[in-house]
Amino acid sequence: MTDRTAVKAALASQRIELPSWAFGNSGTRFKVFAQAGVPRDPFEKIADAAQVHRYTGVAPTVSLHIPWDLVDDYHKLASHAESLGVRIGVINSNTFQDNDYMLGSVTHADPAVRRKAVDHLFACVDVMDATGSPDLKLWFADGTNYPGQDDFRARQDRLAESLSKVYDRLGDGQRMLLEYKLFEPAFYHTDVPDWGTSFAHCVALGEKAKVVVDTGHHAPGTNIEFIVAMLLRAGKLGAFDFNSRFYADDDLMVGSADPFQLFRIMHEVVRGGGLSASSGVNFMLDQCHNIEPKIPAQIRSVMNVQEATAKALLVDWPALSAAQQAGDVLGANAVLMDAYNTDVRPLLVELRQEQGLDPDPMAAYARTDYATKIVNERVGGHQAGWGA
Ligand SMILES: [Mn+2]
Repeated sequence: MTDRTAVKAALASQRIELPSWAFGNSGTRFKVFAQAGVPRDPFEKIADAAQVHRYTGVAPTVSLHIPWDLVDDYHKLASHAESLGVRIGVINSNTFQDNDYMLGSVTHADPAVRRKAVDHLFACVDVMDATGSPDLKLWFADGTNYPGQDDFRARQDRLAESLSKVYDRLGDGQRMLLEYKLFEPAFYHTDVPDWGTSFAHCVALGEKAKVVVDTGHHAPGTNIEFIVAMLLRAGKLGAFDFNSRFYADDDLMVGSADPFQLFRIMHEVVRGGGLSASSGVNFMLDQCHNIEPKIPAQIRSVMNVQEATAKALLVDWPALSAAQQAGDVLGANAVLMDAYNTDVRPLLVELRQEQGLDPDPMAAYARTDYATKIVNERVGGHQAGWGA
Protein backbone atom coordinates (compact mmCIF):
# COMPACT_ATOMS: atom_id res chain seq x y z
CA MET A 1 0.00 0.00 0.00
CA THR A 2 1.75 3.15 -1.13
CA ASP A 3 -1.28 5.46 -1.43
CA ARG A 4 -0.75 8.00 1.38
CA THR A 5 -4.46 8.56 1.89
CA ALA A 6 -5.11 4.85 2.30
CA VAL A 7 -2.13 4.49 4.64
CA LYS A 8 -3.41 7.33 6.80
CA ALA A 9 -6.92 5.85 6.85
CA ALA A 10 -5.52 2.53 8.04
CA LEU A 11 -3.46 4.27 10.72
CA ALA A 12 -6.45 6.33 11.85
CA SER A 13 -8.47 3.17 12.40
CA GLN A 14 -5.76 1.37 14.36
CA ARG A 15 -6.44 0.80 18.08
CA ILE A 16 -3.81 0.16 20.74
CA GLU A 17 -4.87 -1.00 24.21
CA LEU A 18 -3.14 0.23 27.36
CA PRO A 19 -2.46 -1.88 30.47
CA SER A 20 -3.71 -0.45 33.77
CA TRP A 21 -0.61 -1.82 35.53
CA ALA A 22 1.70 0.34 33.42
CA PHE A 23 0.50 3.36 35.39
CA GLY A 24 1.15 1.84 38.81
CA ASN A 25 4.53 1.18 40.36
CA SER A 26 6.20 -1.85 38.84
CA GLY A 27 9.66 -2.96 37.95
CA THR A 28 12.06 -5.77 38.61
CA ARG A 29 12.33 -8.43 41.29
CA PHE A 30 15.17 -6.40 42.79
CA LYS A 31 13.62 -2.99 43.31
CA VAL A 32 10.50 -1.12 42.33
CA PHE A 33 11.17 2.61 42.32
CA ALA A 34 8.05 4.38 43.55
CA GLN A 35 7.11 7.51 41.64
CA ALA A 36 5.26 10.56 42.94
CA GLY A 37 1.74 10.99 41.54
CA VAL A 38 1.18 7.30 40.83
CA PRO A 39 -2.51 6.21 40.87
CA ARG A 40 -3.89 4.89 44.13
CA ASP A 41 -6.81 2.99 42.66
CA PRO A 42 -8.19 1.74 39.32
CA PHE A 43 -10.13 4.97 38.81
CA GLU A 44 -6.91 6.99 38.81
CA LYS A 45 -5.19 4.45 36.56
CA ILE A 46 -7.96 4.90 34.01
CA ALA A 47 -7.66 8.68 34.29
CA ASP A 48 -3.96 8.39 33.40
CA ALA A 49 -4.70 6.05 30.51
CA ALA A 50 -7.23 8.57 29.21
CA GLN A 51 -4.40 11.11 28.98
CA VAL A 52 -2.53 8.79 26.61
CA HIS A 53 -5.61 8.47 24.42
CA ARG A 54 -6.19 12.21 24.52
CA TYR A 55 -2.82 12.95 22.88
CA THR A 56 -2.51 9.93 20.59
CA GLY A 57 -6.14 9.42 19.57
CA VAL A 58 -5.64 5.66 19.06
CA ALA A 59 -5.66 4.21 22.59
CA PRO A 60 -9.31 4.19 23.72
CA THR A 61 -9.28 0.99 25.82
CA VAL A 62 -7.62 -0.05 29.07
CA SER A 63 -6.85 -3.63 30.14
CA LEU A 64 -7.67 -4.44 33.75
CA HIS A 65 -5.93 -6.97 35.95
CA ILE A 66 -7.88 -8.86 38.59
CA PRO A 67 -7.30 -8.65 41.57
CA TRP A 68 -4.99 -5.64 41.16
CA ASP A 69 -7.95 -3.67 39.83
CA LEU A 70 -10.61 -4.93 42.22
CA VAL A 71 -13.42 -2.44 42.84
CA ASP A 72 -16.81 -2.77 44.52
CA ASP A 73 -18.76 -1.57 41.52
CA TYR A 74 -17.57 -2.39 38.01
CA HIS A 75 -20.49 -0.59 36.39
CA LYS A 76 -19.23 2.54 38.12
CA LEU A 77 -15.66 1.92 36.89
CA ALA A 78 -16.93 1.40 33.34
CA SER A 79 -18.97 4.65 33.53
CA HIS A 80 -15.93 6.46 34.91
CA ALA A 81 -13.92 5.26 31.90
CA GLU A 82 -16.62 6.37 29.49
CA SER A 83 -16.81 9.81 31.10
CA LEU A 84 -13.10 10.17 30.29
CA GLY A 85 -13.52 8.99 26.70
CA VAL A 86 -12.13 5.48 27.14
CA ARG A 87 -13.49 1.97 27.75
CA ILE A 88 -12.56 -1.15 29.69
CA GLY A 89 -10.70 -3.63 27.52
CA VAL A 90 -9.34 -7.08 28.24
CA ILE A 91 -9.66 -8.60 31.70
CA ASN A 92 -6.36 -10.17 32.78
CA SER A 93 -6.54 -12.98 35.31
CA ASN A 94 -4.06 -13.71 38.08
CA THR A 95 -3.44 -17.23 39.31
CA PHE A 96 0.15 -16.61 40.36
CA GLN A 97 0.08 -14.50 43.52
CA ASP A 98 -1.48 -16.85 46.04
CA ASN A 99 0.35 -19.30 48.29
CA ASP A 100 -1.93 -22.09 47.11
CA TYR A 101 -0.46 -21.75 43.61
CA MET A 102 3.14 -22.55 44.53
CA LEU A 103 3.01 -25.84 42.60
CA GLY A 104 0.53 -24.67 39.98
CA SER A 105 -2.98 -23.30 39.58
CA VAL A 106 -5.16 -24.82 36.86
CA THR A 107 -2.66 -27.67 36.49
CA HIS A 108 -2.23 -28.34 40.22
CA ALA A 109 -2.50 -31.97 41.34
CA ASP A 110 -4.97 -31.00 44.09
CA PRO A 111 -8.51 -30.60 42.71
CA ALA A 112 -9.30 -28.01 45.42
CA VAL A 113 -6.55 -25.70 44.15
CA ARG A 114 -7.70 -26.17 40.56
CA ARG A 115 -11.25 -25.34 41.62
CA LYS A 116 -10.02 -22.18 43.34
CA ALA A 117 -8.17 -21.10 40.17
CA VAL A 118 -11.15 -21.83 37.94
CA ASP A 119 -13.44 -19.95 40.34
CA HIS A 120 -11.13 -16.94 40.01
CA LEU A 121 -11.40 -17.18 36.22
CA PHE A 122 -15.20 -17.35 36.53
CA ALA A 123 -15.02 -14.18 38.66
CA CYS A 124 -13.04 -12.52 35.86
CA VAL A 125 -15.82 -13.41 33.42
CA ASP A 126 -18.26 -11.78 35.86
CA VAL A 127 -16.16 -8.61 35.59
CA MET A 128 -16.35 -8.89 31.80
CA ASP A 129 -20.14 -9.13 32.06
CA ALA A 130 -20.26 -6.01 34.27
CA THR A 131 -17.84 -3.89 32.24
CA GLY A 132 -18.66 -5.01 28.71
CA SER A 133 -15.11 -6.28 28.28
CA PRO A 134 -14.91 -8.71 25.35
CA ASP A 135 -11.87 -10.76 26.32
CA LEU A 136 -10.47 -12.85 29.16
CA LYS A 137 -6.69 -13.08 29.08
CA LEU A 138 -5.04 -16.12 30.62
CA TRP A 139 -1.40 -16.43 31.50
CA PHE A 140 -0.42 -19.24 33.79
CA ALA A 141 2.76 -19.23 35.86
CA ASP A 142 2.35 -23.01 36.11
CA GLY A 143 5.37 -25.20 35.61
CA THR A 144 8.03 -27.15 37.45
CA ASN A 145 11.60 -26.48 38.52
CA TYR A 146 13.00 -30.01 38.49
CA PRO A 147 12.79 -33.05 36.20
CA GLY A 148 10.43 -35.59 37.68
CA GLN A 149 8.69 -33.01 39.88
CA ASP A 150 5.34 -33.64 38.21
CA ASP A 151 3.86 -35.40 35.20
CA PHE A 152 3.74 -33.31 31.99
CA ARG A 153 0.81 -35.22 30.52
CA ALA A 154 -1.29 -35.17 33.68
CA ARG A 155 -0.74 -31.43 33.94
CA GLN A 156 -1.83 -30.94 30.32
CA ASP A 157 -4.98 -32.96 31.04
CA ARG A 158 -5.77 -30.80 34.05
CA LEU A 159 -5.06 -27.65 32.04
CA ALA A 160 -7.41 -28.77 29.27
CA GLU A 161 -10.16 -29.61 31.74
CA SER A 162 -9.85 -26.26 33.55
CA LEU A 163 -9.79 -24.30 30.30
CA SER A 164 -12.83 -26.14 29.08
CA LYS A 165 -14.83 -25.18 32.18
CA VAL A 166 -13.98 -21.51 31.70
CA TYR A 167 -14.62 -21.68 27.96
CA ASP A 168 -18.11 -23.00 28.60
CA ARG A 169 -18.80 -20.03 30.88
CA LEU A 170 -18.09 -17.48 28.10
CA GLY A 171 -21.09 -15.65 26.73
CA ASP A 172 -21.80 -14.57 23.16
CA GLY A 173 -19.19 -12.14 21.94
CA GLN A 174 -16.74 -13.06 24.70
CA ARG A 175 -13.38 -14.64 23.96
CA MET A 176 -10.59 -16.40 25.81
CA LEU A 177 -7.02 -15.35 25.01
CA LEU A 178 -4.32 -17.85 26.00
CA GLU A 179 -0.85 -16.41 26.44
CA TYR A 180 2.31 -18.49 26.39
CA LYS A 181 5.69 -17.89 27.93
CA LEU A 182 8.91 -19.84 27.51
CA PHE A 183 10.03 -19.87 31.13
CA GLU A 184 9.78 -18.00 34.43
CA PRO A 185 8.70 -18.24 37.17
CA ALA A 186 9.17 -21.97 36.54
CA PHE A 187 12.64 -22.83 35.30
CA TYR A 188 12.53 -26.45 34.14
CA HIS A 189 9.26 -26.65 32.27
CA THR A 190 6.27 -24.35 31.74
CA ASP A 191 2.80 -25.74 31.04
CA VAL A 192 2.06 -23.26 28.23
CA PRO A 193 5.57 -22.47 26.98
CA ASP A 194 5.03 -21.73 23.30
CA TRP A 195 2.57 -20.85 20.58
CA GLY A 196 2.13 -24.47 19.57
CA THR A 197 0.87 -25.47 23.01
CA SER A 198 -1.44 -22.49 23.21
CA PHE A 199 -2.64 -23.12 19.66
CA ALA A 200 -3.37 -26.80 20.37
CA HIS A 201 -5.51 -25.91 23.39
CA CYS A 202 -7.29 -23.12 21.51
CA VAL A 203 -8.10 -25.39 18.57
CA ALA A 204 -9.50 -28.03 20.94
CA LEU A 205 -11.59 -25.42 22.78
CA GLY A 206 -13.19 -23.76 19.76
CA GLU A 207 -13.74 -20.49 17.94
CA LYS A 208 -13.78 -18.28 21.03
CA ALA A 209 -10.27 -19.30 22.08
CA LYS A 210 -7.34 -17.43 20.54
CA VAL A 211 -3.60 -17.17 21.09
CA VAL A 212 -1.85 -14.14 22.59
CA VAL A 213 1.64 -13.32 21.40
CA ASP A 214 3.62 -11.48 24.07
CA THR A 215 6.70 -10.33 22.21
CA GLY A 216 8.90 -10.78 25.30
CA HIS A 217 7.95 -14.41 25.90
CA HIS A 218 10.26 -16.16 23.43
CA ALA A 219 13.77 -17.53 23.34
CA PRO A 220 16.34 -15.11 21.92
CA GLY A 221 16.47 -15.42 18.14
CA THR A 222 12.91 -16.70 17.78
CA ASN A 223 11.30 -15.56 14.52
CA ILE A 224 8.20 -13.99 16.06
CA GLU A 225 6.86 -12.69 12.76
CA PHE A 226 6.69 -16.25 11.45
CA ILE A 227 4.55 -17.22 14.45
CA VAL A 228 2.33 -14.21 13.71
CA ALA A 229 1.97 -15.27 10.09
CA MET A 230 1.07 -18.83 11.08
CA LEU A 231 -1.53 -17.75 13.66
CA LEU A 232 -3.16 -15.25 11.31
CA ARG A 233 -3.29 -17.85 8.57
CA ALA A 234 -5.09 -20.20 10.97
CA GLY A 235 -7.44 -17.48 12.26
CA LYS A 236 -6.09 -17.98 15.77
CA LEU A 237 -4.23 -14.74 16.54
CA GLY A 238 -6.28 -13.06 19.26
CA ALA A 239 -3.97 -10.38 20.55
CA PHE A 240 -0.52 -9.02 21.08
CA ASP A 241 1.12 -8.11 24.34
CA PHE A 242 3.65 -5.65 22.97
CA ASN A 243 6.87 -4.85 24.78
CA SER A 244 10.60 -4.96 24.13
CA ARG A 245 13.33 -7.15 25.47
CA PHE A 246 17.09 -7.32 25.31
CA TYR A 247 17.41 -10.49 27.39
CA ALA A 248 14.34 -12.22 28.84
CA ASP A 249 10.90 -10.84 29.68
CA ASP A 250 12.16 -7.28 30.11
CA ASP A 251 8.81 -5.52 29.54
CA LEU A 252 10.52 -2.44 28.12
CA MET A 253 8.78 -0.01 25.79
CA VAL A 254 7.69 -1.66 22.55
CA GLY A 255 9.91 -0.77 19.61
CA SER A 256 12.71 0.47 21.85
CA ALA A 257 15.03 -2.54 21.73
CA ASP A 258 14.43 -3.75 18.19
CA PRO A 259 12.27 -1.50 16.01
CA PHE A 260 13.12 -3.62 12.96
CA GLN A 261 11.57 -6.69 14.61
CA LEU A 262 8.43 -4.70 15.39
CA PHE A 263 8.28 -3.64 11.73
CA ARG A 264 8.66 -7.26 10.58
CA ILE A 265 5.83 -8.28 12.90
CA MET A 266 3.59 -5.48 11.64
CA HIS A 267 4.47 -6.43 8.05
CA GLU A 268 3.07 -9.92 8.68
CA VAL A 269 0.04 -8.39 10.41
CA VAL A 270 -0.69 -6.28 7.33
CA ARG A 271 -0.02 -9.25 5.04
CA GLY A 272 -2.39 -11.45 7.03
CA GLY A 273 -5.22 -8.90 7.28
CA GLY A 274 -4.69 -8.52 11.02
CA LEU A 275 -4.94 -4.74 11.00
CA SER A 276 -8.62 -4.60 10.10
CA ALA A 277 -11.06 -4.40 12.99
CA SER A 278 -12.85 -7.47 11.67
CA SER A 279 -9.75 -9.60 12.27
CA GLY A 280 -10.34 -9.28 16.02
CA VAL A 281 -6.63 -8.84 16.72
CA ASN A 282 -6.17 -6.71 19.83
CA PHE A 283 -2.95 -4.69 19.91
CA MET A 284 -2.22 -4.43 23.61
CA LEU A 285 0.79 -3.12 25.46
CA ASP A 286 2.14 -5.18 28.37
CA GLN A 287 4.90 -3.14 29.88
CA CYS A 288 6.41 -2.01 33.15
CA HIS A 289 7.95 1.39 33.65
CA ASN A 290 10.38 1.29 36.55
CA ILE A 291 12.76 4.17 35.84
CA GLU A 292 10.84 6.26 33.27
CA PRO A 293 7.73 8.40 33.86
CA LYS A 294 4.73 6.24 33.11
CA ILE A 295 2.30 8.36 31.09
CA PRO A 296 4.96 9.66 28.65
CA ALA A 297 6.33 6.10 28.38
CA GLN A 298 2.91 4.88 27.28
CA ILE A 299 2.58 7.75 24.79
CA ARG A 300 6.02 6.89 23.35
CA SER A 301 5.03 3.21 23.12
CA VAL A 302 1.84 4.00 21.22
CA MET A 303 3.84 6.19 18.83
CA ASN A 304 6.39 3.40 18.30
CA VAL A 305 3.62 0.99 17.31
CA GLN A 306 2.16 3.61 14.96
CA GLU A 307 5.53 4.18 13.30
CA ALA A 308 6.14 0.46 12.77
CA THR A 309 2.60 0.10 11.40
CA ALA A 310 3.05 3.06 9.05
CA LYS A 311 6.24 1.53 7.65
CA ALA A 312 4.53 -1.83 7.20
CA LEU A 313 1.67 -0.13 5.35
CA LEU A 314 4.17 1.57 3.02
CA VAL A 315 5.52 -1.72 1.65
CA ASP A 316 5.11 -1.71 -2.12
CA TRP A 317 3.19 -4.98 -2.43
CA PRO A 318 3.07 -5.26 -6.24
CA ALA A 319 6.84 -4.69 -6.38
CA LEU A 320 7.46 -7.14 -3.53
CA SER A 321 5.27 -9.79 -5.05
CA ALA A 322 6.87 -9.36 -8.49
CA ALA A 323 10.37 -9.70 -7.01
CA GLN A 324 9.32 -12.77 -5.01
CA GLN A 325 7.75 -14.41 -8.05
CA ALA A 326 10.85 -13.71 -10.11
CA GLY A 327 13.13 -15.17 -7.47
CA ASP A 328 14.79 -11.78 -7.13
CA VAL A 329 16.25 -12.19 -3.66
CA LEU A 330 17.96 -8.83 -3.42
CA GLY A 331 15.08 -7.00 -5.09
CA ALA A 332 12.48 -8.42 -2.70
CA ASN A 333 14.60 -7.61 0.33
CA ALA A 334 15.18 -4.09 -1.02
CA VAL A 335 11.44 -3.45 -1.32
CA LEU A 336 10.96 -4.35 2.33
CA MET A 337 13.96 -2.32 3.47
CA ASP A 338 12.79 0.71 1.48
CA ALA A 339 9.61 0.73 3.54
CA TYR A 340 11.48 0.19 6.80
CA ASN A 341 13.94 2.97 6.04
CA THR A 342 11.21 5.51 5.27
CA ASP A 343 10.91 8.31 7.80
CA VAL A 344 7.20 8.05 8.57
CA ARG A 345 7.15 10.78 11.20
CA PRO A 346 6.01 13.49 8.74
CA LEU A 347 3.15 11.21 7.63
CA LEU A 348 2.05 10.73 11.24
CA VAL A 349 2.28 14.48 11.88
CA GLU A 350 0.01 15.02 8.87
CA LEU A 351 -2.42 12.39 10.16
CA ARG A 352 -2.58 13.90 13.65
CA GLN A 353 -3.18 17.36 12.25
CA GLU A 354 -6.02 16.01 10.11
CA GLN A 355 -7.48 14.40 13.26
CA GLY A 356 -7.27 17.64 15.22
CA LEU A 357 -4.50 16.26 17.44
CA ASP A 358 -1.24 17.91 18.35
CA PRO A 359 1.41 16.73 15.87
CA ASP A 360 3.73 15.85 18.76
CA PRO A 361 1.88 13.89 21.48
CA MET A 362 4.93 13.78 23.78
CA ALA A 363 5.38 17.54 23.71
CA ALA A 364 1.62 18.16 23.96
CA TYR A 365 1.42 16.15 27.19
CA ALA A 366 4.60 17.74 28.56
CA ARG A 367 3.09 21.20 28.08
CA THR A 368 0.14 20.39 30.35
CA ASP A 369 0.14 20.58 34.13
CA TYR A 370 -1.30 17.04 34.48
CA ALA A 371 1.96 15.56 35.82
CA THR A 372 2.24 18.31 38.45
CA LYS A 373 -1.44 18.06 39.29
CA ILE A 374 -1.35 14.32 40.05
CA VAL A 375 1.77 14.71 42.18
CA ASN A 376 0.00 17.38 44.24
CA GLU A 377 -3.37 15.66 44.41
CA ARG A 378 -2.41 12.04 44.95
CA VAL A 379 -1.17 12.40 48.48
CA GLY A 380 -2.05 9.78 51.06
CA GLY A 381 -3.52 6.37 50.42
CA HIS A 382 -1.54 3.52 48.91
CA GLN A 383 0.11 3.81 45.54
CA ALA A 384 -0.92 1.14 43.11
CA GLY A 385 1.67 -1.46 42.28
CA TRP A 386 2.08 -5.18 41.85
CA GLY A 387 -0.36 -6.85 44.15
CA ALA A 388 -2.18 -3.59 44.83
MN1 LIG B 1 1.92 -10.48 28.68
